[in-house]
Amino acid sequence: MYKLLSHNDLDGVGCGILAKLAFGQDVKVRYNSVSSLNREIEFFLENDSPETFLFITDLSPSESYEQKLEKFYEQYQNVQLIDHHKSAMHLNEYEWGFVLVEDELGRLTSATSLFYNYLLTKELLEEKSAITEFVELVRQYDTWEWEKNENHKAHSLNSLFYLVSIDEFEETMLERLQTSEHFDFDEFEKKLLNMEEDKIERYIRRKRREIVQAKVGEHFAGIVYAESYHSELGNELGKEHPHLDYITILNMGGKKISFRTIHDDVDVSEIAGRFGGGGHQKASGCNLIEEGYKLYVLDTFHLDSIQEDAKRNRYNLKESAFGTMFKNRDEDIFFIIPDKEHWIIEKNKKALKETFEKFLDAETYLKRMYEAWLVRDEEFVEYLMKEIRKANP
Ligand SMILES: [Mn+2]
Repeated sequence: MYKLLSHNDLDGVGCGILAKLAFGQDVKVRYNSVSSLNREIEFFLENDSPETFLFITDLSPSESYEQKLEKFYEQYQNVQLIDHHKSAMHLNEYEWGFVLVEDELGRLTSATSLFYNYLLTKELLEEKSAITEFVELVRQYDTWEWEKNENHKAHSLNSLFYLVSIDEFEETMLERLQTSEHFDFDEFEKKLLNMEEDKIERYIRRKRREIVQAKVGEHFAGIVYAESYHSELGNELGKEHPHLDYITILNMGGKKISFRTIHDDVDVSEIAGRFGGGGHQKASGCNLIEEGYKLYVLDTFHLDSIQEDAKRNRYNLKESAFGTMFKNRDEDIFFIIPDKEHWIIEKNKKALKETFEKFLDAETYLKRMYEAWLVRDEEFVEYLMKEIRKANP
């Protein structure tokens, strides 16, 4: 007998599907949230037969359960953990731990892709196009590589996953992977998925108007409340507000926080770690504990949301040699202007003392300190006309 404890997201369930393809009736699969894994391990150690081989995928146990698993392994050699989270790297110290974030070709891994390779290498599963394609879609979604590759099929697979129950998804995929040559959606799913993509877009548009910013520790964070589409939301908001180090998504009902960043020099797995969570460099999460509640909820609840930059300007453009106009909630007028080798910021016509090497540095500073946004052309032109009239009465 086999038992698989896996994560309850697409990548985790991908592992469950592979396990069922490989072992059929001989595997019991349980999907868990990050916080319920330890309980499941406890249950396994107390109730399952030691003959049962335990797989853990896409999740990692807490330290005390590491010790329990190690003892169990010493006695029965019946454990294999496979994961790709940066915060689980220390588990490689154990013979039963295999954690790999990037493969030898420099490609980001997912639990499903690692587990697939494991099953193929051990000859527990036979390679097949439909399965290989499915695994690659899961990997691209989980690592967010789909966006760069414009592989919308990967994104759709995740959307479908959340449209139906886990049981239904598992059953449909198992059937498809066993019977089809290649992996694809059927016509009904395609229609549903189109509607779902529109719905996600509308949801994100609404959330864009709700984000606030705050300095938390040494970082500037964007903060938004949302129950769904965390990755999509984190990515869109991060790109819209690159002056923010990371985006915090609060799920109050589930008492959970997700962290996302688009920056290479910010590690959100470390930030989630401060609150007892973990994950990847660019995507992580933790439970909403007292400390996080104070920092992200209590201390920010009174804040007004930040405004987005004007989008379709032709005149008031960033990096303009004539200056770029911004405004904040207090109606202060800011210009970022080139000055010899530098860029400077004028606030209500008075230059700030700071100078900046790049326009982007000045803009980041302006948005962090003053929450100013790029004004629309109309406002820009109106301001200039007023200035001209003042100069030539
Ligand atoms: Mn994963």
